[in-house]
Amino acid sequence: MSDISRRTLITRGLVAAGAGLSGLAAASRIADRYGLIPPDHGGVYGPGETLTYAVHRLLTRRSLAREFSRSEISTAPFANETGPKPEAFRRLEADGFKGWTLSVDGLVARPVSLSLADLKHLPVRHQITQVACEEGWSYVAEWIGTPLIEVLNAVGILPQARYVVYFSFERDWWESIDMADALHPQTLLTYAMNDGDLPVPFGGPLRLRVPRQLGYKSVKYVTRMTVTDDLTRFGKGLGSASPEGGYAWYAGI
Ligand SMILES: Nc1nc2c(c(=O)[nH]1)N[C@H]1C(S)=C(S)[C@@H](COP(=O)(O)O)O[C@H]1N2
Ligand SMILES: [Mo]
Repeated sequence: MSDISRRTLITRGLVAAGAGLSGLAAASRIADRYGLIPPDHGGVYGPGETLTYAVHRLLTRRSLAREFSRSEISTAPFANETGPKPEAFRRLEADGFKGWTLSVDGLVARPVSLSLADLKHLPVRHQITQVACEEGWSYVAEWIGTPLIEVLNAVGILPQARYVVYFSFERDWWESIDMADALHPQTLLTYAMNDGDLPVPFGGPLRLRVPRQLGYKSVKYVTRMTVTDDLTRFGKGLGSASPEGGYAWYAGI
């Protein structure tokens, strides 16, 4: 059977099983069989999260987030407020972020610590995509940076890798994505936006843009990434900070 028809069959089974509330448990069992259970699968909303994630992954693994034309770039993009920056951040900023590093470790052959200059030596991609907050507002901007896949290829991810967990300089912010998103061509480590360096309110000097998911997955001030096969070892074991605060781990749009 072709990959497409296999996916279509599994998806039909999932959707049919998930159609009734009692069927959600059956859908979860099917998703489990294909390794499509999200880390926040417990609790009241768990079966629904599982159905959304599994169906998205089966149907849209390689689909692209919409890209916009230059004329659609928002003239007044809205930066969501982030907390006051600690002294250590201010010192790095005063020095033009020359000392900023991104460390990449975990299930990789060659762990590294990269400066912004190192990242800028890797291939560059530009994309005009939308940031959509779960609270309802959005804006379109051009994002410029290194595709995450370039960094992952450079460090050599091990075969058992399943997720990339990424941490902000802001301690409370950390997220994770599966390999479908981590290796996706639109997932970028961005250091520039529109016509200049990425401004601090928008996540400068370094922000991971994940345009196939809601804004909260696009963590600002990224300083560390770790590749893992087990999300239960991080935080409360739900995959990221968002489900700890009541939002879905998978926020596909
Ligand atoms: N480090 C960090 N990253 C963050 C946030 C934050 O407060 N701190 N807010 C998130 C949320 S909820 C959204 S919707 C987007 C907002 O992006 P913007 O400020 O570019 O509009 O950033 C996300 N990334
Ligand atoms: Mo948000």
